[in-house]
Amino acid sequence: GTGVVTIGETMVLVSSTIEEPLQHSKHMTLGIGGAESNVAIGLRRLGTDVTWIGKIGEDSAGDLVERELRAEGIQVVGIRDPDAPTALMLKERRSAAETRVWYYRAGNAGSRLGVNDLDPTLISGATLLHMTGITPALSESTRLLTLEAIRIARSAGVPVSFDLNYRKGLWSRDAAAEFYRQVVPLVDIVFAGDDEAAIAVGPAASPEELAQRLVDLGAGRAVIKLGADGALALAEGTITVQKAIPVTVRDTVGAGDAFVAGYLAEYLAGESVAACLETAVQVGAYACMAAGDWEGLPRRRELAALSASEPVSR
Ligand code: KDG
Repeated sequence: GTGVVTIGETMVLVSSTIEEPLQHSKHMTLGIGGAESNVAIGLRRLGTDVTWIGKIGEDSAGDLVERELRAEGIQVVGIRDPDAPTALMLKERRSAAETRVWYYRAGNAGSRLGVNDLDPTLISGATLLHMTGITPALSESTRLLTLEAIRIARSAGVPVSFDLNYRKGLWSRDAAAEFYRQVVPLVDIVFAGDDEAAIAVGPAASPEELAQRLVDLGAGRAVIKLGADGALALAEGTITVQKAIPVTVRDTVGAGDAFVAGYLAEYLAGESVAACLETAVQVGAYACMAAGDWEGLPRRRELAALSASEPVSR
């Protein structure tokens, strides 16, 4: 089977190896980044089978994306685009608290993915379809593709999860809000930061209220990510609250994706909401402790270590 299927754009990520202004960076490292493939890597490291679908260029950057994802044990459906290059992303880390990202992606291969590239049997045979609000923000063809993928999953009885993942560099809050309101009623699980949830359902006095409004809009369950304040979920009429694990933060980029991977791994194993949230914050904490978007994601055997009070294992 295809396991969890996730669809999105994965870019080559160029980032400075140490915390310094980008303009003085003499040593840059080449890696990859993409919200959906970050989730895929997180799931795979926790033991879940995953397929990633995306478009990449017929270039060395595309080879890098494909090789890296395959090395993580992900089934890669990397459709090669002969007419557009793989996108790039530049990352500047001034300090652990201050990371900036620039995209060089408009019109590139990933955003040219469309409905015609999609093999419906990959989705109808999945255990779950996971998509994010980044993909529909890339282009008209990826917006239509997102809706079509969700439609195929629903008609095949495949559960759908969706992370709002607002990126202000890609579309306006109004455009995002319109799409979110269209898609939230179609999904079994919606993930959102509190700020992102407010784009979809308006500002609220509390995260509980945001979760309630997402469920009122039609989501099966809502999970609100609160960063250092943890997370909460509303499922079957019950709110479950989870504290974050305090860690020394090096880079928070990718922590949200890590959280989603942790949550979904337990959800697919039939675990309780509390167990889903507990693993989610553990995996999120691991992502914060490493500089890359996904490199710090834990294996299952590592999870217990982080919740333990003893900070050094001997
Ligand atoms: O969530 C982390 C992602 O934002 C990063 O890996 C790159 O997919 C990406 C994006 O579009 O920002």
